[in-house]
Amino acid sequence: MMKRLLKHSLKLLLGLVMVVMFAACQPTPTANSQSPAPASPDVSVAYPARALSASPAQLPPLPYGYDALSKAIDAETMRLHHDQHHAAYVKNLNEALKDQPQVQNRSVEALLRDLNSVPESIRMKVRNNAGGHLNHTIFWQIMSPDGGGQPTGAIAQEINQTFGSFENFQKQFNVAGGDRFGSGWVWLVRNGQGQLQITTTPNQDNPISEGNFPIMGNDVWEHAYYLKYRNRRAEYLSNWWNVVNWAEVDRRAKVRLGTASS
Ligand code: MN3
Repeated sequence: MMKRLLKHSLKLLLGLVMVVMFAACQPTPTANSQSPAPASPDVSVAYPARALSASPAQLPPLPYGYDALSKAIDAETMRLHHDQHHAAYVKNLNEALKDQPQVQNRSVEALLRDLNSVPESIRMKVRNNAGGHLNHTIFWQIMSPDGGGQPTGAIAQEINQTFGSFENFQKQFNVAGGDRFGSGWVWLVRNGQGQLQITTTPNQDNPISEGNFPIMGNDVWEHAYYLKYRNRRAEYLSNWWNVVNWAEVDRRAKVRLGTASS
């Protein structure tokens, strides 16, 4: 009788140990899980409620037609930019990660936040192509055929408070975009102190690699404007305001990361 009881207890104990071990081996929650606040650092960089998949990476469809942004960007540029350039970043990212099981469970955002943990042999490829994928995924969403005009929502007030006026903000953003030497991006970010800030990044670097949250960004690579504007980057920068999707920018400005909340 005692022996059976002991055996039974041992079985129970073993079961308990296995449950605990199983739980301990589970990956830490990602943006895909329904975790309570504070938000996972991955949430809301590419999309409101899910991180951007890197394995596989997939080209998201344009949310409008190629000619929809013709107030600022011509249809041919949009077609090439989305179907060729963005598609190439997606393809190259998939190629870079295909034989790298140790990083295949990580989102694009997670890879870019901690590039030093990416194997050195693929680090530059991941930096450029995960960055290119994330940057363009954001870019298509913060533009709209119904865009332009004055900012709306809380971001309008915050821009006025930070930069004095919307016109001042536009001026500073355009100057920063014009001054970015070579290829890169000009951004409005929320920095680690929770403040709005204009920054630029070279190549396809995304602000999250520097601990800043990208609220809106304009692509100043020549491929973004050269067919229509030739070398006149300043004219492209100034026309681009006609397609800015302020509703989406305002939504992004409200994102508070677990690590960056003030
Ligand atoms: Mn581009």
